[in-house]
Amino acid sequence: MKNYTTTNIRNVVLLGHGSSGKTTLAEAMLFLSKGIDRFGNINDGNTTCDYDPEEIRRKFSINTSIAPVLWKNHKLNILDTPGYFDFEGEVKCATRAAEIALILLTAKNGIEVGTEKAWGYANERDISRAFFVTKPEEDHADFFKVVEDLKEQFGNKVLPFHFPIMEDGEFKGIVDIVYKKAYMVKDKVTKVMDIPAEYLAKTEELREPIMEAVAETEEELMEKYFEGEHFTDEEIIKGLTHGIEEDSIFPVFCGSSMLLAGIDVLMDELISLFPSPAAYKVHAVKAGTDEQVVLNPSSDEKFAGLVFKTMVDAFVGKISLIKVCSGELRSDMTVINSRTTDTEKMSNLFFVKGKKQEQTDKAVAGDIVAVAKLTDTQTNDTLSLQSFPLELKKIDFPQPSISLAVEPLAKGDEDKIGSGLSKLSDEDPTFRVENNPETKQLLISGLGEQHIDVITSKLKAKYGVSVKLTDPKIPYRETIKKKLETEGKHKKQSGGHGQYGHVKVIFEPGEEEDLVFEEKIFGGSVPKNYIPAVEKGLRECIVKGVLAGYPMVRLKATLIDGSYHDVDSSEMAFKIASSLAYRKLIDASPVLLEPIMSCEVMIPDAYLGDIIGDINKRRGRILGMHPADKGYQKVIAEVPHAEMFKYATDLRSMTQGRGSFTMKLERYEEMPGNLAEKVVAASKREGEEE
Ligand SMILES: Nc1nc2c(ncn2[C@@H]2O[C@H](COP(=O)(O)OP(=O)(O)O)[C@@H](O)[C@H]2O)c(=O)[nH]1
Ligand SMILES: [Mg+2]
Repeated sequence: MKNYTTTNIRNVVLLGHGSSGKTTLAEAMLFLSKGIDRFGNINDGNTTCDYDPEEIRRKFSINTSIAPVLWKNHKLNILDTPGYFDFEGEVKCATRAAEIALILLTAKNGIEVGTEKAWGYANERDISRAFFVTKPEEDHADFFKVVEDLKEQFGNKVLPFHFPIMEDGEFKGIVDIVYKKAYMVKDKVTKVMDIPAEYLAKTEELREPIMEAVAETEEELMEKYFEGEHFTDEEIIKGLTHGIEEDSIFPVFCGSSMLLAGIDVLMDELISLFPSPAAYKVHAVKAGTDEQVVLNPSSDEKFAGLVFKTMVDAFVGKISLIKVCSGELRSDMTVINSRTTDTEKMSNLFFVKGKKQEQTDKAVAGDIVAVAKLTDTQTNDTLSLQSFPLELKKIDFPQPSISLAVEPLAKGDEDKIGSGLSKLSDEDPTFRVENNPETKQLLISGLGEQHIDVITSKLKAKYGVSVKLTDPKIPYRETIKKKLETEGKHKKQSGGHGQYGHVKVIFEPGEEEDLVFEEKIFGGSVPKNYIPAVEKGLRECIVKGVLAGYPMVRLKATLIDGSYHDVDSSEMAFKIASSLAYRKLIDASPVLLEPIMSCEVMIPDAYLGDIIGDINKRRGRILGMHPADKGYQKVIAEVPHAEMFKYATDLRSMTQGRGSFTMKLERYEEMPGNLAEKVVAASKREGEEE
């Protein structure tokens, strides 16, 4: 693949609800531009962008794929993203690499939650956006209704540039309102014609607001508009380009990937009206400082590139996808990673097209390129010149919201599971693996149950290990509520050398999490050299509480008395004596403590009542509600951990996927008696089974 100049590149991220036609559109563009010679199909599992075995099996995208479409001396880097919310991390990285967001929605379903989210991602990055209304040939398709809804939701800057030609409910082609042409489609072949007479009035009616928008981009054009003069084609292109770049125009296109209708026009207009990477300055800071640097997205500039995605290929190993933000990246360069401050040597640079790779010796500013086998570089790292180290703006990945425990199906697979999961987490910053030392479980966290399911499937396919997923154990703790004086005596005097240790200990609720140990021994009833053994014995004991075996916390112990034997006493004997005293804590009103999470839930206003009702049902306490942007509310609450396992899934179904939340451990609190009884009973059962 040859290198295109920065101004001849367009980076287009395809966004939208699941099944809106993103992957098929990428395929149609590749097919029309002769980038592939067979038009793959989702159902046959042979599209360019859904090449991962998991995608083929599930028939939807789970990764971001890149399809460079070479069209009329331009390169459109099409970034195909997943529509399902569990894979939001992939959407975020793709959006970071694009200057244009093309939001897909079907003519039948119109705006869906995925459409709203797509808008949100594009808005967050402040990039140009347009809509593409797909599947106009389906029953109940209604393009104009979709346009109306888009205007209502996203404002009057939403302007249709195309509309479908329908005859007797059948889709026949497309009218290009701006260029006043009709594209009639039959048997996947497009014929360019003058607009049929019966569509002229409609075209003019829809063209008026577009011309008005052109006029608004420049004073001179505005004057011309008021004089009633027509714009030249150049003026129209200039005005629209300006408006699209400045987010004052959001065009709506229409077409069918299956019928190859409206796709070539769409590609033409992405080239003629939408910004190249050269249109946006690149903002960075000098590595390790706050000093702002503004770079030109040009190849003459100093090099800076962001690793926006990492993949692990079975043959090549680790592949880092880099958006070259400024300057040029060449295969003979050594660059610096500003996070590690280590250098990385480029060797094998290549462009990717789905799973295919095509070697290149360089990539210009604005382009997307891949490099294999970087030593210690991960997603979100900036690579730049050693002489001018920079940090580019990072991708703000969503936090995991659901955790499950992983158990090996076959004994002895633990190591393989650990290393496989850790490699998978290199590819996916929204997925985490950690060992919980308290519950001794390996926990994996992700954005939803489907996300975790994909990860365990990959673990099996790539690393050959099968796992079972279970609910994570709750790290309960125990404490006591009453002060109690106890005694422990260990005495064995059968034959030879005996054992003797004897302590009296006062236990009481402590202020600190950890054990506080004091001694008030008078007259050497417990000799000084054995006192540390008493403390040590207690420290070994508190790992397991007396009620259900959870760690004992907030305990204060004071050694007040005891006795010893000249010959038979030993450290061991005193340790045992202290553990005997500890066991009597069952009479000190032991209670179970449960973790309480502090939660922040973001939801649209309309769901407020439901969400609050639900949190109450989960034994939660609402601490506050704060209006946030765009009709959202932030609900702050404290909820016991035990009630929050499947919250990610439940919140999604309560809000059709619009809600999101974060939570973190706040503190431990006494658990209500009836619930504590159940936990104690369960731990007894487990103890008996073992
Ligand atoms: N009728 C029709 N079906 C389409 C079109 N584009 C995609 N599809 C079908 O819609 C389904 C979802 O398409 P896909 O490209 O996977 O959507 P994505 O989830 O947005 O990537 C698949 O069954 C496609 O075959 C289209 O233009 N017309
Ligand atoms: Mg897809």
